[in-house]
Amino acid sequence: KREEQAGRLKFVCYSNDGVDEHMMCLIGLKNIFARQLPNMPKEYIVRLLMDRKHKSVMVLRRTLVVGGITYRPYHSQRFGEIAFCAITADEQVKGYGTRLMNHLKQHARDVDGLTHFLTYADNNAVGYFVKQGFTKEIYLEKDVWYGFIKDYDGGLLMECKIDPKLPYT
Ligand code: BCO
Repeated sequence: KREEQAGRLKFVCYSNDGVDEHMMCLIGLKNIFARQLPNMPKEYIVRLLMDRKHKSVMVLRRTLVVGGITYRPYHSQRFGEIAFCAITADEQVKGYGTRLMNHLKQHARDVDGLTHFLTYADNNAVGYFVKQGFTKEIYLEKDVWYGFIKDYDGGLLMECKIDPKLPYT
């Protein structure tokens, strides 16, 4: 049964473009973020999710959102900033967070032309980001990102280089 359900997972990337189906998914993801990231003000989550410069890679089972990552590509600097990342409570630790990150890397490289990700990771999520290839050392030149990404205290700035060739999915 579980395998059959796992086979139905679908990965998509949507942003606020007014398409009904996309908007429904973004609202589903907003509800997951609001629950899983209790320190983030809800208005802030909605503002970034619905901001047209942000995109959300989501994992769906049929039409239901299981989790997602919201990011902002900075095309000219070729890096992306991850704003939020979460999997719904009863679906965590099944590997979906890892698959989601792989889909994000593939999409960001092949569609957005990005080479790196930066994020301010919550302390309790640092282990997850390390497993996804993020480091606490920032190799990108500071003038590439400083002043662009939001300062967020309480989080640890982490970087991930996207492999230029690796098939992530
Ligand atoms: O591969 P392994 O089995 O060895 O390891 C697994 C997990 O054990 C490990 N892991 C998962 N969460 C961890 C963690 N290690 C340390 N601390 C944690 N909190 O990572 C490997 C991959 O596991 P997964 O693919 O099954 O992960 P999952 O549960 O599907 O997704 C991971 C999360 C972090 C997305 C998920 O657990 C979640 O939604 N947590 C609550 C919300 C959260 O903390 N989100 C990240 C906040 S930081 C942020 O959003 C960006 C800045 C604002």
